[in-house]
Amino acid sequence: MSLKVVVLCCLLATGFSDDEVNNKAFPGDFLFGTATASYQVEGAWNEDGKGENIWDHLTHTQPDLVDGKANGDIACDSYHKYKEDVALLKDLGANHYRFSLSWSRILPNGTPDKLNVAGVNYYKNLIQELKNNDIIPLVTIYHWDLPQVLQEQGGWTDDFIVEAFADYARVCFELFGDDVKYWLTFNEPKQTCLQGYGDGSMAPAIKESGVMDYKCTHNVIRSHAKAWHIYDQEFRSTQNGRISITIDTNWFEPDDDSAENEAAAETKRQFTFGWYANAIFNGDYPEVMRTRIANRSAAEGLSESRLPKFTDEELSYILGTHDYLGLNVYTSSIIKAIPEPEIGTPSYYSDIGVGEYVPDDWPGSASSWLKVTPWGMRKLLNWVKTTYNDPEIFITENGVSEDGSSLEDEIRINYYRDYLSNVRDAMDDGVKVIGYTAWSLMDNFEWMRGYTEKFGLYYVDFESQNRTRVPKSSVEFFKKVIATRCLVDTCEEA
Ligand code: GOI
Repeated sequence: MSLKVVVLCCLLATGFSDDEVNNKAFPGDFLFGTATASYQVEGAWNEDGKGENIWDHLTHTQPDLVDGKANGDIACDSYHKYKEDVALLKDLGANHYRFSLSWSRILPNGTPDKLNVAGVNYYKNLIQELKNNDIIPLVTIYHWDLPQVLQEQGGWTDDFIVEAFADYARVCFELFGDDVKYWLTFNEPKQTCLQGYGDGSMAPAIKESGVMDYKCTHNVIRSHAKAWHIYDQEFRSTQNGRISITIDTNWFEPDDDSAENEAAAETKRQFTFGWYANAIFNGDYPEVMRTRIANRSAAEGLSESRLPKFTDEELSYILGTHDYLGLNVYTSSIIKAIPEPEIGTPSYYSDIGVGEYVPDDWPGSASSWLKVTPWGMRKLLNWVKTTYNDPEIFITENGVSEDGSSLEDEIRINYYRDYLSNVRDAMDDGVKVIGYTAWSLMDNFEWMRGYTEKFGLYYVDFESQNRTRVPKSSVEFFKKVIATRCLVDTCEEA
């Protein structure tokens, strides 16, 4: 079958038959790469002096919370196999590799009083290996694996964490900054705060929605700003890198074009993305959040809003702490207006006060939350451009899951092609997208879903001692995209 025929039947099968794949080449300096995160791939959870983190703790003390009672004790064993990982990246022709640093591998006590030299050397070696292969490191300082000792002192909901994170970030810049030109402070802080301290569906599994999730976010934003300023003042002039934050969101499509549904969708976007982006890009929490949470808090009889307030000094300290914007995007959902939720137990979702659903006929994946909605990518990118003053956007994650039953991952080829086509469309619209990062380089520990949902370009055999990596069909596809900068047989030049 020719590629064109393959493309045609895939388009029909996914229900996007009238959507043509963009035939313009990506610019020569556009960065294509893949991503992983420390706890999801490294393993070696207690080797060479690494300290315990909240995911070690959760998977060991409450194994029932994770599918198959799985954990990241060994995961992909990347701690020992990083050279193989870089060889896979080289084979793909990746321009960059996004990985995260394990805080407790570098600082076993969470604080700089003790540096774990073996852990530091692991990252130095990984970065050197990437450098030797002309692959740009894109480094996430925090991808959810807080040192357990810091959680025991209150974690992200306690103010001490801001200093602790800043100290840790400074250590990272000092140790690795000569060779790292792209930094991210946080990966998806919404998951840290909402799932970690709100609905409790992720470590540290605390359930205080509408209170602790806001407090967590407040400290995350302060921590981000502090790390950005430390970089700006102490390292930028000698290291010349760029630093930002990665925020994740669905595209929220209104149920119809009525004013009330449009407004509901915008409220949802502000509560989801604006919660993190607005203070950094525009100043303060979004107006709609401040108003709604203050009103509901008053109706609950509280003397002040459950949404913490930044001081004026903090507001100006936080505003502008970005050199670009990291964006993770996977899927979409539909939003509609609903009557004001009753006043009762505080909840982030009641504070938003909109209805959300996913139509049955949207194509799915192995993850119940992830429907294949490539058109949402273009709409989201355009919304981010207009709402946040046209930032340079680095797509730091995008990808899809299957169940691992076949190496012929047609679903992933279609997903990447159609989402990338919409990225390229958005670039035609004038959105400044500077890079695209496929999640993930290889199958890995998918948090509460254990090893059941596979996001990798490479299959990993978790039964084998070697954690053998095997390319799926999508590797050939992605390789060709990177080499040709083109999604179809022949592209128009950019
Ligand atoms: C990234 O997060 C992340 O950075 C990577 O580390 C990760 O491996 C990668 O994505 C792949 O996942 C239907 C309340 C079922 C509780 C709908 C609300 C379950 C649970 C919608 C809302 C959603 C990507 C879990 C972003 C968290 C998975 C965010 C994707 C579970 C749902 C829910 C739902 C809900 N999300 N995450 N969930």
